[in-house]
Amino acid sequence: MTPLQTARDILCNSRKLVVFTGAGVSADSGIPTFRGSGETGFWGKFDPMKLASPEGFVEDPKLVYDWYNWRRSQLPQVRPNPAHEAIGRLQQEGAVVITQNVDDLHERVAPTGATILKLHGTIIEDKCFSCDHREKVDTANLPPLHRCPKCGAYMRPAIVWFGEALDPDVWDAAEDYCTGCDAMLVVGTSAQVYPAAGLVFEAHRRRANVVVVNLDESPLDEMANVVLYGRAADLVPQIVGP
Ligand code: BV8
Ligand code: ZN
Repeated sequence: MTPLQTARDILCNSRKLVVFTGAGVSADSGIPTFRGSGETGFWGKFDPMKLASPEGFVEDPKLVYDWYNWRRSQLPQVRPNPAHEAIGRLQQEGAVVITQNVDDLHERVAPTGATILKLHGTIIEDKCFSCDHREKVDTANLPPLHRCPKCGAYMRPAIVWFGEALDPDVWDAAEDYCTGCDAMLVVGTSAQVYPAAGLVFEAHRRRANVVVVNLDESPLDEMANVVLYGRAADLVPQIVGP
């Protein structure tokens, strides 16, 4: 069987499928990735440890907030690509999406009631740096850096930064799905960031079949049942079918 046929076979015979995605699934929508040979953008120009960290925000809240607003300003122009749409079809059959991405492209094509676990939070909400106040962000009308109306601390993107813990409820749910799945489709991740990347190894340890779709090689390749190298927008629809 060809790698494509093997991947199709694994998905067809799966009863509990998890789709695990990274920045590569949104690359074909024009959102730059962080690492790898595709159109990288963010990290190349900026030091992630400076901008995507609480220390970076405390040091220069306006620089960090403006960087996220620059990323938010691209969202009204980008559209889900055929990879997101194919994953949406998998969700119609009960697949669960676990994503490292902070964009809202999976959400735009997901069927009602679908489960999407956002391990690293969302760029289209702000949360207070010190209390539990949260605000939706209108990407067509971006607010400048501003303070929390409840406690006066700065509002910041509702994103998990380096050195910050993931939301425990999201993490627990993700672990449950990954330990219980019989197959995992992994799309567009360099598997550099933990604890997220560990979920793929956990699924494999529990005997799930792992299909990897990625432009470049990654540490997941030697463990995967099959790896397809190429663009997600081309390959994922071929694996999933119409
Ligand atoms: C935590 C939000 C503990 C920000 C992100 C060693 C040293 C220092 C730190 C650590 C360490 N080991 C572990 C850590 C901790 C750290 C970490 O993992 N660091 C890494 C970099 C070494 N992790 C953390 O800090 C996490 N928290 O550990 O907390 C704790 C516990 C209790 C109490 C307190 C603390 C938090 C990590 C979350 C960081 N936030 N994002 C923002 O977005 O601005 S991570 C960031 O990387 C994005 O979320 C991104 O999604 C994520 C993962 O990257 P990928 O999605 O894989 O994207 P990448 O660009 O890397 O790869 C894209 C792939 O796609 C490439 O392989 C490319 O080939 C492929 N591709 C490109 N185009 C296409 C394609 N594939 C298909 N088609 C295409 N067209
Ligand atoms: Zn507050």
